[in-house]
Amino acid sequence: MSGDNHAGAAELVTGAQAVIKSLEALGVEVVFGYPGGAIMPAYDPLIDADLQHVLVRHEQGAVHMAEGYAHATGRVGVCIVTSGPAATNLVTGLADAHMDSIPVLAITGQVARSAIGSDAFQEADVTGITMPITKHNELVQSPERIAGAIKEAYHVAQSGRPGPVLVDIPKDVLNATFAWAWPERVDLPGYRPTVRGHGKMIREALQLIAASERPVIYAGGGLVRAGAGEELFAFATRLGLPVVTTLMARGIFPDTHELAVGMPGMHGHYSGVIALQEADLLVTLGARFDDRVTGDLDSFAPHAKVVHVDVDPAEIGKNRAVDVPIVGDVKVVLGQLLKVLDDKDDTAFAPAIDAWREHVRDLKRDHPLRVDQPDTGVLKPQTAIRAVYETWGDEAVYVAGVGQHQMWSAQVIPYTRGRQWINSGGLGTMGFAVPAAIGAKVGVGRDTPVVAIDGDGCFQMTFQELATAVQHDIPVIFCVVNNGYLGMVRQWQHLFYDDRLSQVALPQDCPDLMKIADAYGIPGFRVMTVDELDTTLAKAREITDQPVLVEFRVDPDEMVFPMVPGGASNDDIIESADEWRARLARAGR
Ligand SMILES: Cc1ncc(C[n+]2csc(CCOP(=O)(O)OP(=O)(O)O)c2C)c(N)n1
Repeated sequence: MSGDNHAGAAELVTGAQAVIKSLEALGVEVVFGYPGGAIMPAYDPLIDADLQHVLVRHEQGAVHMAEGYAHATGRVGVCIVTSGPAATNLVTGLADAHMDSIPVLAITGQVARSAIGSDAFQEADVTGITMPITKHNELVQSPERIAGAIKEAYHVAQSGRPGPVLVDIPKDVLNATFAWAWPERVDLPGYRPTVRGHGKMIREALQLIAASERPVIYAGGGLVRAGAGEELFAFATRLGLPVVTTLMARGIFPDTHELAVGMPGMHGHYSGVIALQEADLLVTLGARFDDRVTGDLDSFAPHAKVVHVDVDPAEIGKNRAVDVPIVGDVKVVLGQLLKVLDDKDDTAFAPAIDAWREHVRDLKRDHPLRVDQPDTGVLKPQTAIRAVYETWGDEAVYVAGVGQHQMWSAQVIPYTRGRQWINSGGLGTMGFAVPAAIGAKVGVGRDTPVVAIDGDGCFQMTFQELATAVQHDIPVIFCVVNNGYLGMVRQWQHLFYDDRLSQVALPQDCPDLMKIADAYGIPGFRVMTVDELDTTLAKAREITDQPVLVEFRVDPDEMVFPMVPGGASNDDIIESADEWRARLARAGR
């Protein structure tokens, strides 16, 4: 591995070797990929490289694994694939990473420069296709440009607001020989993300907090990306501010702390949703007033002034008017805020909000999640997910698919640290969990259990990657909450389309997941009833040296509550199915 400047050393390399040397120079340890025609030159020097390559079964798997790795570690996840259909198979994952600000570097092969634009075999305009879903991309035009393009892309991916980047390299560029040089510095005059917050704004934010009566920290995924958990904890506890953590931020403030109010949003905890509605100040940290959090924007947090800290200036004022805007890295800005507090005595900016804190605690106590687990033995999905948590515990990382199981997993597991919860929040990508969990496991290593909690629909979108986990010895625990339906869609059809179910049934027995486990040569466990939960999970827990599949046959009728119906005001939150039915009865339906 070398980060040295070899300029002038005149070491002759091929473009393909330059790709590998660049990755090594950046300290990349693992790449997720799949070979093919245009990228094939790069697969040859890979044989001798100081890099682990994880061979996936579908390129979508490669990019989701890179995302999972990046989510779990904070480092850039790297994937490498060939041109045309392989590159277009990355599109969903790149869009996903773009929405959730995940640093991913994709390297794609391209047809030879002379063939570009000729509809050559496996040609696709990949930089064109991915322009709106990458933070930056580049079609490399010469071998001399390879190292610079990769180094710059890597820098852009992880700096400022992180995101996916793509470097597209024509095959003849990969085959050309040239004198290797590793650029010493990244020099991008047009790209200088603001890191430090403005001092005046920092003081104004503290003054607003000091004067507030019902402040809430609205903590978003940007805090996780910035690795700002410690600073958040110090800041919130120092001033005694209640904290809500969004779907993307679960764990960045520990759910177990008395200031934790829960998750806001469409399927948030009642206390999280209502605390924001009643607040007179939102201290918004790395969050973006997403529609799933705000519901009807006009009636969202109607009494609140807003402090908004975000590294991306485009987010500030995008959806909600802001009283104190602070552009900067949220970790750095929290450090600045804490520094001001350090210079004063402890009470200087602490608002006098005992009554508010007590009210928020009451909201939490009086409106817990309601899970009616019947004695009949029928397994409620929340009970299964809770048991999964009790089995693998706080040390594990949990990765969800998209649907009801995702929301239950976000609701019922008490997260205590950032990067402990990984999901596809912005794009809502079914099929995310299996590959993302594999990537996360590669990132966190053998000692930390990684548990995928997937739906039966999601699982069937990407379970071919079980072979990747087996082949590369990546012992993920794959849990499938099998309700025999595309449950979340079924829930909406039930609630908003008079229970007219349209194309949402998936046979619970097809495929037989135990045979799938068998086919991949991994242990499989099926839990049919509540009584079987503990003993079966204890057996699954014993297996730490290979992937394992656990299927839960759960009550298909269970719905996710609380729920704010799409487009409604957060004030209209419905806490339970009973409350929904009572409302329908009152409306004469
Ligand atoms: C790629 C993709 N296609 C379609 C959807 C729409 N969608 C959202 S949730 C859902 C159902 C998911 O079903 P399942 O994986 O079984 O999970 P459940 O909701 O039953 O827990 C669907 C179809 C989506 N989010 N992503």
